[in-house]
Amino acid sequence: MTEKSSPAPARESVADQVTCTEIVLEITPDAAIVSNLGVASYVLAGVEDRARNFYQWGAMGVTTPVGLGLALSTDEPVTVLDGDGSMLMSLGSLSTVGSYNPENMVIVLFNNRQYGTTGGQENHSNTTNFVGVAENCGVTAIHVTDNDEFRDEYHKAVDADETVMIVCEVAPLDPDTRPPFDFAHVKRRVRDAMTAGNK
Ligand SMILES: Cc1ncc(C[n+]2csc(CCOP(=O)(O)OP(=O)(O)O)c2C)c(N)n1
Ligand SMILES: [Mg+2]
Repeated sequence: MTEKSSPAPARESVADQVTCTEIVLEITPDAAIVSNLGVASYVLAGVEDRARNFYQWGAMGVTTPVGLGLALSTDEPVTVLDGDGSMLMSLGSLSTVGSYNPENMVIVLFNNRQYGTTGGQENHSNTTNFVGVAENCGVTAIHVTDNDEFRDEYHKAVDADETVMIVCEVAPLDPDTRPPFDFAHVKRRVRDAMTAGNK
């Protein structure tokens, strides 16, 4: 019998999702940022609505796969801001990330341990060790539980010569801000910002 893999790590403390999103923009101001539908996109739009923000409207489970596709099609930095529920829907994408491991990609998994956007329903993140899953797919991953730790690890992840996933424990939030609602406009805006050397 092989040993049972470890359960989800305890939440000794939590980081603040708004502060961590601000840190992402401070450290990588020119990165394309692919943000999960709902809270991650609401927070990002509230921190700064910019052309390189690729908000996922309505599409659950695609944030990391879309981020991987983008990272493989550009040399510029790509940061994914995913959610635990979406990641649970597409855990298999970590295997694909591990096989390509683009060095220009960082995955931030904001783990509020619930479907925050739709009212806080419980999901399986309390019994899933995302770091363990990622590492077993060949993706270097780290677990963080406060803002300072997040800043240090995000810096290192951006400089790494492979994809790094940061699993960031956060408290649930209910932000007021919303990104532009027209998804075709969001897509065109990102595409135009990412082509012909535009910043
Ligand atoms: C296929 C699909 N199922 C369900 C939904 C409804 N839905 C929208 S956001 C969301 C929760 C997403 O959870 P998570 O990724 O953890 O992000 P959080 O809202 O917690 O930031 C759900 C269930 C959807 N948009 N698409
Ligand atoms: Mg969640």
